[in-house]
Amino acid sequence: MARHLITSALPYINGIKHLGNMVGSMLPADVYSRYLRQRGHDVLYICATDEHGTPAELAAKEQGLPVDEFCAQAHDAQKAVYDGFELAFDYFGRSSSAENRDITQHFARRLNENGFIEERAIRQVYSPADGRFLPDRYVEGTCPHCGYDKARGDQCENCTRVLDPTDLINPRSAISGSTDLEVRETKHLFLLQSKLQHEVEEWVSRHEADWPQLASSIARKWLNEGLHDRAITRDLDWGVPVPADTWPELAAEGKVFYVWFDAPIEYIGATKEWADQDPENRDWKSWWYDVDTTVRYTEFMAKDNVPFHTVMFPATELGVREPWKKVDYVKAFNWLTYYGGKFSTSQKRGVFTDQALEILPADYWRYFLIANAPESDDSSFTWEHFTATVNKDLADTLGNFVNRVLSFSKKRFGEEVPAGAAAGEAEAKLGEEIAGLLAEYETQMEALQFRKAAAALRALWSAGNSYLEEKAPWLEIKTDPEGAALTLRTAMNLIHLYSVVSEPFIPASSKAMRTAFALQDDTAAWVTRDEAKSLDSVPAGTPFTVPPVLFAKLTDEDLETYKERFGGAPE
Ligand code: B3M
Ligand code: ZN
Repeated sequence: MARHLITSALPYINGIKHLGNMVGSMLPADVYSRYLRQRGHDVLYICATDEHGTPAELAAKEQGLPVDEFCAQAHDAQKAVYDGFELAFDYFGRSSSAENRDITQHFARRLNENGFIEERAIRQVYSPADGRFLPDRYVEGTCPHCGYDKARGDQCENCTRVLDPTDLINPRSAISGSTDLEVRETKHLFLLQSKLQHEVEEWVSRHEADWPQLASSIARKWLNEGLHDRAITRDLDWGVPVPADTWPELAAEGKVFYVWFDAPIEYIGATKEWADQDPENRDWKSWWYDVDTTVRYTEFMAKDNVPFHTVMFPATELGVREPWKKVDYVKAFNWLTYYGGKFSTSQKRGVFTDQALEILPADYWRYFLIANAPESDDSSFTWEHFTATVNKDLADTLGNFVNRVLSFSKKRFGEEVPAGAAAGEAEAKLGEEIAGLLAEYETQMEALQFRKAAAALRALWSAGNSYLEEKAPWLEIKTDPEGAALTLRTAMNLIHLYSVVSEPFIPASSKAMRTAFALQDDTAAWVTRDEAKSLDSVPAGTPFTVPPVLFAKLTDEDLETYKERFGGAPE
């Protein structure tokens, strides 16, 4: 048994996420956590809403709510959706918590003591009309390089050049549109990442061999460009305040830490939130502090978040000069596209997580998304592909098998698992096949290769169908009822095995399969190789019920309705 610390990138607070967002972070983290728990490991899966920063302030303003109230509501709204998807976090926290504030301030003090923070005066765009300094990306104007007229102050979306807001021609506030902008001097704390470059490089080179290529190549790219000193404070109302004991002047001016400074620290903060709910029994430090060899830490995120997790946050942790746990494995994802294009809120293209649950139960989405996770490349969501996958894999291969076997057995042999003949050659061959596929499934899960794991799971389901077709109990029953009973008993054992091994992907359906059998031990503890081979953990005489149809087949009409509501292929 090992201890597994698992985190997924913290969803930003300002709105319900789309499917693409979830498939690259929380969903695979949940699948992996569930798998490890079933294998008997000690797992702590932590996530939280990322609540600070300008977008949160602006979203609150738009809704006419104080920002703390907005965040509290938005947190609950996101949490409700994740509950709907059965994301089994051990804790889902909030980066605006007191715990995160304390740990963030502690990190900043230590970085300062160690000579990695410096106060610098910078010139920043101030908008009198908005009454605030404008973050770079809230200054818009014409790109001096390509002439694009909606370039943002941090980068031109058109030619991808990195910009400074003062480079822009005809700059305006992206918040109010005001062109009355001034450049004012303001003091900020800078994290001297340049001083940590060497150490981070050394740390990355010791770890990257284990990481997927996507993660290590992004880390390398950033390191090669060189780590720059970064401002880690902002002139905002909402954020972790700069501690007055260390920086009285900046604190008095109301400076707060930059959202990307406190957000990764919230992985630790949320673990403390979790422990603070039950301090007698939960020890947050045992997961984070001075634990290098006992805890394996895996992070899940989309590729745009990789630099922060492989370079910037490790730099912070290293600079603190305390033994905080650093990531062991970075599982990074490419993009899920919507018909090859971007999921877009403003253009109403794509599916949001709350809408997805309005249409179909979570298991349909969980399976489809993980089976098509954008692992080695971007992958595209289309309704055609989604409905075809649901029908083929979930309804035909798995659901139909379960229903057919249980209904037929009930009709012919009553409501208990029939005994029948002793297992023969076909069952021995099936057992070998199942054990082999199970081993493949385990290998892929442990390697965090989710598409391949899904393929192995699908192969396990298919093996049951092939066996059933071959034995054809509906014919067998006419000449050899004992043989038919054996076939059905074996198939019911497969159903039970499926209920265990499918749990990480489709927890609700798995439970429905498992509880069809009145077994003493109703846990989803993992199947051993021997159990897989002998297929006899559900003994003859076990009472069972036939669960309702597990997966509804989606019709052409459904497909049309979905495309109409969410937009189909671009014209
Ligand atoms: N909130 C992801 C985003 O909003 C960001 C992740 C933080 S992880 C510490 O794109
Ligand atoms: Zn440009």
